[in-house]
Amino acid sequence: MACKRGALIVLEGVDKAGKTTQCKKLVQALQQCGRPAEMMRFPDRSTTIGQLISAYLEKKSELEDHTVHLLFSANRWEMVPSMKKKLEQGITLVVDRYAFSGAAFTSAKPGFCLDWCMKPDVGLPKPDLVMFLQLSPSEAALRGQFGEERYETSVFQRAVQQKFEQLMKDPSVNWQVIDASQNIEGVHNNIMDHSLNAINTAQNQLLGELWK
Ligand code: NYM
Ligand code: MG
Repeated sequence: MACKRGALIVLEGVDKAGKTTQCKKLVQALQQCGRPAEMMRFPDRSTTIGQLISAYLEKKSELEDHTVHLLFSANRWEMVPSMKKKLEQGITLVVDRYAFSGAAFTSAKPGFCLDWCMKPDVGLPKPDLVMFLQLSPSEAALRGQFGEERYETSVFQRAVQQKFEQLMKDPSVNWQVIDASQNIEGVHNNIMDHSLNAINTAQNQLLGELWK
């Protein structure tokens, strides 16, 4: 019998919610209990497309807003063959941001609607679980200053939060809201519970297509 597929698990949230810390801890904990797992992140700045995105985020280059949106999406599509291969091999993928960040960040810009922003990512591998790390803007502010990259202002982050809230109304996606104001271990335990459930459920289901 073919081996059981891995789960596609995504962590989303505004900046400073603790996504990267939690992704790393989750991968470690899954591996320690004998479940093959790997971390990925978007944007993946290592590819040719990723380098264009990275220069834009670091304000070293200017890109037209639609153009950069499509590059973020292309950066996900270029990873799809390797993602599918790993999932089929039984590896669970823990992903730091995905199409939801893509749609939320661009649609927070003037002149963009959520619907248009979702289109290029329609048909991507559908996550078995998307955990939204929920942190109020005031709690995020207590975690220190934003960095120097594009989008890292509290005004823009508030707009992004609202777009995430719209995306979370979609019942075709398995959203779980995680209270990210607890301590690191508390958040981790919560995330681990949801992830083990998702891994068990995914074993008996085909990988879906996002927003289709
Ligand atoms: N971002 C991320 C987008 O605008 N669109 C996308 O599709 C993705 C995946 O890039 N502020 C934004 C959100 C972040 C920034 O992400 C870089 P990170 O996780 O800080 O490297
Ligand atoms: Mg960042």
